[in-house]
Amino acid sequence: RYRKTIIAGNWKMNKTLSETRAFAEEIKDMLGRPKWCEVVLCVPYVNIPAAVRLFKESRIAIGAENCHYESHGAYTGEVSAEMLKELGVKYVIIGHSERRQYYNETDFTVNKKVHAALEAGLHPIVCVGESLEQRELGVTMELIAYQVKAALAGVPADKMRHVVIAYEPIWAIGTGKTATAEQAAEVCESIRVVIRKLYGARVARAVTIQYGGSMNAKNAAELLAQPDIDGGLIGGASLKPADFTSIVNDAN
Ligand code: 3PY
Repeated sequence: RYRKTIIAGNWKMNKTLSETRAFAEEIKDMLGRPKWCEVVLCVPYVNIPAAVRLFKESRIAIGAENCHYESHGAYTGEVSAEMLKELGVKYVIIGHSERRQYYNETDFTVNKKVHAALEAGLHPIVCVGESLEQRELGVTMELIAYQVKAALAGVPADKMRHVVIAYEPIWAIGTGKTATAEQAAEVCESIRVVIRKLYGARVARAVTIQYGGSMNAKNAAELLAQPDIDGGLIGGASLKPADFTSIVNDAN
């Protein structure tokens, strides 16, 4: 294997501390020891310290769902990558479509956040994806190439082994619609081509590219069987220990 398979849950704004505890307790006996893949749960900021402690036993790494692009300063309500790193966070989702859509994140701020995450020693999970309108206009590949290039602008090749790309078609997020395995594989392959053009074949071969967007216990196996899909970023199904475990097992 050239690259790591990574199954990451994105809890979004779900689960209180007590619910986080209950989930950890439940999944402990289910998950076993994931062999091939890295398992990550990206949880709300406030639950991070507890999650780092609770999931250690299950070998689940903890991620955040966002971070600020500055290391500190007058940004009321924000959290820096440095702060996350010190808590034991390993991954951070950057530029999820919900953040682009509801919190005005742009390709420019996504790029700044990727740099901040790398600077702090975190692994950014960089989200890219087209809307339904863009897909129907036939500009998906161009748009994705643009988003990937913009997100990675100024990132040197030697940092690329810390970067994860997640392809999440917006029309498949929280809608119950999944891209077909062919559609997902086609875009993930094209992302690898973009990375190859930017950084060469070695870097492209080693980069983990996830599919996200209503991946669940039923469709995960087929998606994960695609050669250019190296894992998943999982929304709703990551909230249920049995479903999440099933997806991890499909990746193993
Ligand atoms: C989804 O599966 O809906 C996601 O947005 C995962 O990030």
